[in-house]
Amino acid sequence: MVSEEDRKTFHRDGGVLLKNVLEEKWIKILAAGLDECFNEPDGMSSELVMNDMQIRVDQYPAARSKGLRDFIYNSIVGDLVAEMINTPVRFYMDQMFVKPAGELMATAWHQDTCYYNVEGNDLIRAWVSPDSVPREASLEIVRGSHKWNVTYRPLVGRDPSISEETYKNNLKKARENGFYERAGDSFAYNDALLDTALPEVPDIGNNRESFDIIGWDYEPGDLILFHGNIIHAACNETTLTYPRRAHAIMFAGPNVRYKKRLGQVIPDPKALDPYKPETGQFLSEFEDVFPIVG
Ligand SMILES: O=C(O)CCC(=O)C(=O)O
Repeated sequence: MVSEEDRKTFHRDGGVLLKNVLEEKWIKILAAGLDECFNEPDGMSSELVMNDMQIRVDQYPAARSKGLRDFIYNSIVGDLVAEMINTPVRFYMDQMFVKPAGELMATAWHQDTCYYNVEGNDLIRAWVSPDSVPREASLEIVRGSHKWNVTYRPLVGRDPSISEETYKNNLKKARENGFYERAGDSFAYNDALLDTALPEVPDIGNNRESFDIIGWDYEPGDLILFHGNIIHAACNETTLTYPRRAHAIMFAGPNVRYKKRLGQVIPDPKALDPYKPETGQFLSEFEDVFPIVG
């Protein structure tokens, strides 16, 4: 189902939309899994709030949803990712992004690379939704930015040169301005530590015309695949009459290795802890934690 043209587009641009590749059955399973996780937050559920807008982000939702696991292991998504990069792929991690109906909060321009303890060129993200998501609300990417060979710093976390007290005060001030995190018991974006040796993501939002930005109108059944190192956002503030539910799954091909990052944001999967992984180890050394799914 992946054409040579799709492959060319993916490798050149860093992202591609595959139209109508998911059967109705899988859209239903996806919707039910996302609703189940949304309705029962766990310790890894975090709500980012900006005035009247908010976004719920859950880390590893498939770990507690049989339906989402089924989707990852048995839908066609893993196979399409594998076809896209011409090699078997492993399931690395997943996240849920839900924006309630109304004016949607922006997902700021960022690069995922530094959020995780992995590195490698075969990192592919699959983004799916059971909802119609017009371009203004769906993903946009900076075309070709996966080839810039820069790892940018995450948008969250404490600069280690700032004391914890100052950081708390900064968070308090942000809260007074309506911007804060309602975090779960076992994970908070704000608990991260920043690796300030990494450059900041350019101010793309205020300089859109300086960047080659592409995006897609998304319909249920479609699949957006984008490169793990691409700069992306879901930014153009817009209003929807229904929630925008999304599942983003990270897949890893053979050249992906574990890399302990100074400024890691997203914790490793719990199942990896007993292995005490070291920088440089291939994910294939942890077969049962990162199974081949495509
Ligand atoms: O769906 C969104 O708003 C953000 C998704 C995202 O940043 C990602 O999948 O990495």
